[in-house]
This record gives sequence, C-alpha cells and structure tokens, in this order.
Amino acid sequence: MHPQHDMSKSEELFARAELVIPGGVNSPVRAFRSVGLTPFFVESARGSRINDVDGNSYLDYVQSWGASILGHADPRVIAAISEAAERGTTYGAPTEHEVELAEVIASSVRGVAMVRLVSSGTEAVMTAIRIARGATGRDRVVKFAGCYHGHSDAVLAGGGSGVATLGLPDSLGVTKNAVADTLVVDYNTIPDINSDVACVIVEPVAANMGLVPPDPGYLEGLRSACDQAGALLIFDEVISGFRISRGGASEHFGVDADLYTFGKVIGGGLPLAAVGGSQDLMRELAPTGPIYQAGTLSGNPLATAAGLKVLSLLDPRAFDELSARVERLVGGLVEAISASGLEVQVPRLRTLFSIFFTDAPVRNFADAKRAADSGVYARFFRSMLARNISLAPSAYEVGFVSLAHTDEDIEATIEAAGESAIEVLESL
Ligand code: KE4
Repeated sequence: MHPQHDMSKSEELFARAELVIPGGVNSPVRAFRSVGLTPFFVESARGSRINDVDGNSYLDYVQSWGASILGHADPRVIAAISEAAERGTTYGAPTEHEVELAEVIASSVRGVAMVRLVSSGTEAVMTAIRIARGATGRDRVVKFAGCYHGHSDAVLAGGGSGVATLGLPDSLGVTKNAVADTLVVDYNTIPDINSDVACVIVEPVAANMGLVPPDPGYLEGLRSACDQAGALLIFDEVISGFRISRGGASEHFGVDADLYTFGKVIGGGLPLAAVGGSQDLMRELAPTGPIYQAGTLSGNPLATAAGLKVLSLLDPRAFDELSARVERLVGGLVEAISASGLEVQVPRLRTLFSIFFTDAPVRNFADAKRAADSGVYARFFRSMLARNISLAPSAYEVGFVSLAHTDEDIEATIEAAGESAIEVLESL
C-alpha cells in the first residue's frame, strides 16, 4: 500500500479531542470511523486544497460537505465577511442583507415566494415539517430510507449520512412517540399516501446514501400522490439547492414542491440555512401565524454577507462550467477504476457524484448498503488519501467539486484513482 502520511500532530490532537469532545469531533462523520483512520486535523484550506496540521496538503472533494462551491477561502467571500464583521457580528435585529438574501433565494427557486433564514439544515427541515403539520392539521410524515434530513427527532428514523454510516437504523434518545408518525419507505418508490399524511419529505437528488438520482418520473409521481392526498411535498435541497443549478431540483426536473429547505452553499461556508415556500404557507410562521419558530443567530450578518457574495458569483455559466468539470472527472474515474478490474459505479447528476464499488446501478438504500458493506470504498479512501486526495470519509456521502478545482486537479485525481484501484484490488 502507498505509505500513509505522517499524521503525528493529528493523532496527538485527536487523542486530546477525544477527552473533551464526544468521539473527538463535533459531527460524527468527521471521525473517519467508517474508513478506519485517524482524522486529519485541518490547519488551513484554499481553493481546491486543504492542509492538515502535519503539513500534508490534499485535493479536497468534501469542501465542507458542499458548502464551499467557490472553493475554500475565496478572497471575495473573505472580503465580504471581513467588511461585515467591521460593522458588527450579530445584532438580534433585522438587517438589509437578510432581505436581500431572501429576495435572491425567492427569485431563484420556483415555488419559493417567502423565506425564513435559520442556522442549520436541521433547523430548516424541522421548521418545514412543523409548517406542514400546522398548515394541514395532520401528523404523519413520510421520508425515504437513506435520505438524511438533519438530526431533529421526527426525521431521525432510517436516515442516511451519519446515521447510516454509524449503522444506526434510528437513534437512542429519540422516543418511539417522536417517530411514531414518521413512515420510512424506499427511495424511488411511490408511497401510499392517505389523508393523515401532512407531508412527504425527500432529497430530490438523494445524496446521503451516496448519489442516488430519482428514477425518471419519480418526483412527478410524488407530486401527484401528494396532490391526490392533500399532503405537502417538501424538497430538502440542503445539498442540491444552488448546487446542481441556480434553481435547484425544481428547475432541473420541472417539478415544484410546496416547501423547500436550503443550506450549505447559501451560507458561503458560515452557519446559515433556509426554509422557503408560498406566502400562504410561510405566513403561518410566527409572528404572522400560529406556528412558532425562532433563532438567536438566524440571518446572521456575517453569514448573509458570505451567502450573498457566493450567490452573486453563481450565474448559469458557473453551474455549466462546474458540471462539465464533474463530467470529465466522473468519466475519468470510471475509466481508470474499471481498467483495474474493480467493479464500480460513479453516478453523476450535473455537479454531484459518488463512487460505489458494485456491479449494478444503486437505486435505493439497500443497494447502497450492500456496496458500502463490502469495505472496498474504505480501502479506496485510504489509498487515495495516501495520494493526497481527500474524498468523503464515508461511502454514504457524495463528492463535491468546487469552481476552484482546475483541470490539472481533475487529471491528478483520475491518475491517483487508477493507481489506488490497482492497489485496492491487490489487497482484496
Ligand atoms: P445540517 O444540520 O448539518 O446543517 O444539515 C442537515 C442536512 C439536511 N438535509 C440534507 C439533505 C443534508 O445533507 C444535511 C446535512 N448533510 C451532511 C452531509 N451529508 C452534513 C455533514 C455532517 O453531518 O457533518
């Protein structure tokens, strides 16, 4: 195997971290448990590269789980944050940037006329579900196995991302009552929706069990099933929003949801997320309506400054350029890995991709779990990291290319993948 890097400072920090932070990390997937390594601790990052505390530098395809679409530490974003910080960091009072960001999101996404800014995707999803339940007077929520919608109780049942990686079909501490109204069905199947269902929440492009695009007609099927039952359709676009295109999944697939959640890209790397929908639905939120929701740092002025700067730089050409770059990467990965004899699927939807070591396309969580359980992805991860390529430390995540990734970065990644695939095959 290619020699792993000197990670002594990371190992020392990790040992310290484990004494004062559960698992040594502030979010489980960062612990590298499913890939069997000590996580590297970051010293800095810029553009497509991230640098650890031992002086190792990696091409980064995590990009803070999709938040850094321009690449790390983009000077234009740093300047916007610095300029905002000079005027204050938080007020607990409304600002013009919050209005501007809400206007930009509403003008970009079909079906969004009004927006409430919050600080995390979890909060955005929790709020969207509360709106759906309050507006319909119904309790039931339908979600899909392998889709992850943050860690609020109602959706922490049969999730993807961290939960799937940890192999927890749901979570201790979540009471049976909290998920008693949550129905979990397979992705890419149209559930039976009856009149006690408040909403169906879906990742329109599933990206927390690896990348699993919707089957042709699937989203249309969910839309009409919801309409027939009087249930609301929620598109959780925390990953796909402002990532696959300016207008996200509803623009790409031509299907409108009733409520949307966004995160990551719209905060420019700072804690910011959003829930959006029609004025009628959104006005159900306090103080205009009876559905309560609040947040001390909601619409934080540094995060809105960063988000506005990023969104101002994401015109349709930027998404097309990014999609072309991902297309080149994916084509190269399929060729390089297959040449070794390893069976691999590298699904792509515009700017999102993931790598499954399996012989057939992955259509749902069971397929994704079968591929992940082979352990090949973990071996490939370790081998690529040794070659200075940082992939998602879990087979259930997707890869993120930024606008800072150059053609040379892409070619170097493809070359490393070919070498790693041979090494992995020899190790099996
Ligand atoms: P946050 O609460 O982590 O900001 O967002 C939750 C969330 C909601 N919806 C979707 C579709 C998401 O993907 C996420 C969070 N994404 C994961 C990565 N797949 C965050 C990484 C982590 O948990 O550390």
